[in-house]
Amino acid sequence: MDSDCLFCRVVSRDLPVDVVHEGERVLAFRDIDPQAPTHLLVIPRAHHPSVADLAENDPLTLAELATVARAVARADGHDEFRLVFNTGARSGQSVFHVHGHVLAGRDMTWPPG
Ligand code: DGP
Repeated sequence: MDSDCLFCRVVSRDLPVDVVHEGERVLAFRDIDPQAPTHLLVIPRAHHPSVADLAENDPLTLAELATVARAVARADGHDEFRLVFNTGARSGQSVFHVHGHVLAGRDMTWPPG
């Protein structure tokens, strides 16, 4: 737990969010600024800055994030989705507690902007 971290505050329920999945290790909630009809964030409860840090320190929880990503997309009615881990400020990461963006419900373009 890092008291300066926005998503640690989500985990501790200090910051209210619209939770769609709550597990022992993983939480999912709706993004405050949705970029698609479905835009969810999946996070570990424990603080890891990036997806690579999570992979290195707790690969089972990273696997669970991917499983939860599919489950919450399906719960919103989508079998197809994009799962994005922005890593580093230059890639668009603004919250340094790893989170997967689950985007679904519209056609996606490639390359991303
Ligand atoms: P990123 O830029 O990849 O670090 O994504 C951070 C996401 O977090 C961004 O899409 C907006 C979302 N976000 C930021 N603050 C809040 C908040 O207070 N509540 C919720 N639900 N989402 C937030």
